[in-house]
Amino acid sequence: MSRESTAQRESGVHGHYVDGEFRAGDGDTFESLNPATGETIATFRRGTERDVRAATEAAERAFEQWRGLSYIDRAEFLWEVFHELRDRHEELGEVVTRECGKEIGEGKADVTEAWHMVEWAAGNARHPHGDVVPSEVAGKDAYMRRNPRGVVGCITPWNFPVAIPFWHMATSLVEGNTVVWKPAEQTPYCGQVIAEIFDDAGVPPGVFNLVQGHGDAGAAIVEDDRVDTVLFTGSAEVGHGVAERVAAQPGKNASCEMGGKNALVVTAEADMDIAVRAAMMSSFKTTGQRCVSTERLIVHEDVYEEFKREFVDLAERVAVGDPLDEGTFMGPLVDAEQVEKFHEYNETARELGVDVLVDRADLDPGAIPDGHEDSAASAADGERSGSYANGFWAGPFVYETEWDTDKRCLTEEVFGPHVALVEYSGDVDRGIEIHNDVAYGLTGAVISEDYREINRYRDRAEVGLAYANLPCIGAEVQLPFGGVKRSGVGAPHAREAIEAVTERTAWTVNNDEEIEMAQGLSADIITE
Ligand code: UN1
Repeated sequence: MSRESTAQRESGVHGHYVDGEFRAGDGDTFESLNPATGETIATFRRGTERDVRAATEAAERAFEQWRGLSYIDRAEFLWEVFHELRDRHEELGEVVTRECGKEIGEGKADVTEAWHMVEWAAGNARHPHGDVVPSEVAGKDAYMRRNPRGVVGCITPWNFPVAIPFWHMATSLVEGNTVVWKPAEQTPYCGQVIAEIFDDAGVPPGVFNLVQGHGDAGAAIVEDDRVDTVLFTGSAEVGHGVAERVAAQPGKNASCEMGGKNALVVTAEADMDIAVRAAMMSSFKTTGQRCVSTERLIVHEDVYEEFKREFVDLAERVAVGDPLDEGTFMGPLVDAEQVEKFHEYNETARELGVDVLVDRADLDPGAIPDGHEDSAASAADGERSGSYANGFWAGPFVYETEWDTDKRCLTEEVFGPHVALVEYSGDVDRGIEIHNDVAYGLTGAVISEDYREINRYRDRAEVGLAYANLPCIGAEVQLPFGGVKRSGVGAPHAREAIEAVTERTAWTVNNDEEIEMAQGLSADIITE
């Protein structure tokens, strides 16, 4: 095991993991903060272009040997990672919660989702790969096989700081690629623990590399010539930039999954209990910070008043608090920038004349978790006291309005507990029309007891993930995860990630002693 050197540990600054060892790095430092308290969790080095180059060189060097192993042998290393993730479930789940603020049940589920992905990718190693394809010529065998593309650059977000890296890396590695990964700057400690897991699992040097840092380190990965494929999950603005940069580099591939402005359509035939529960889960789990969270609830006029009453009642009472407490439904937002963005959109909604139904955006002091109100004063002094009063707290903000695409709070992703109720009349097609009337298309759900309405939604909804009578969060790993329209280019996930990280070869073998061509083409060599 090559854990950090004593000097490195004592310096209190964590570096990168390159070529099978922890390296100090010499970039500026940055801190990981606990969003519930504002406290510093740990200090890290920002990856520089030089660090990224060292990582991509190591990954390139390791590639030949790694690709030379069988699928099964590569998967064996991933099974070690799988067991490490399970063994460190509680600990890592808590790290997730401390670092990104989502409540502990979600923190642990993040780790579970990670090992599910590893299980899928490693298990898939023993499944058939490719297709046997008939040939026009009886003496020929034709089939498809795949080769790894080489070095895969993975850029991942903070909201699923353990699961999403494994969406990218598990498949890439089993398929024979090596990886260079940059975690989100908000969740570097999760990255550090994952590097320890790869190290403890004995994954050969250079196969897995981690560079901590900010957007400039991510950009260096995208620009690096040694990187053959970029997998990106995160915001639309960054993701579109990544896709454009990669498109300008012939031979490089990108698969990017971005956010959405997701919606639930609650029809006149909805079961109200399912509708309200699905809406609460979809809007407020992870404090609205999933790319699959809903910020639009489109409800038929026949059930609108009942839905509104029940949803508003719950949104007023839903438990916002200490994310480590199992009695909490919503933890804080991830950082000050998210808080600011959330408030800005709430303000925009007011200016655009919506009717506000629930405003817990600025939680009143009584809502700050027990026993910590008294340190509000030190927060005001700008001190990091570790008090919940220093956390990035926000509660639900819910409003009702007519559908109007000029209201940008209805069409742009906020990434917080900012939710619009929109009433519709007529048949389900009108609900679906509003649902589709945005530039994004990641996920959505229809709530109805009428199978015709569900099928209509199934056929017409412009989304990559769709649900009926369920929240539109909580996808399982074996389904492709990616969107349409502005929400994505490819799906950097499970089976679909295989497309991005491998080259397909259409392979034809002649078993006869003569050459016989397809399409009736003569194989005679005609001479003068
Ligand atoms: C995200 O929303 O950023 O489907 C990822 C879900 C999780 C993954 C969410 N499995 O809710």
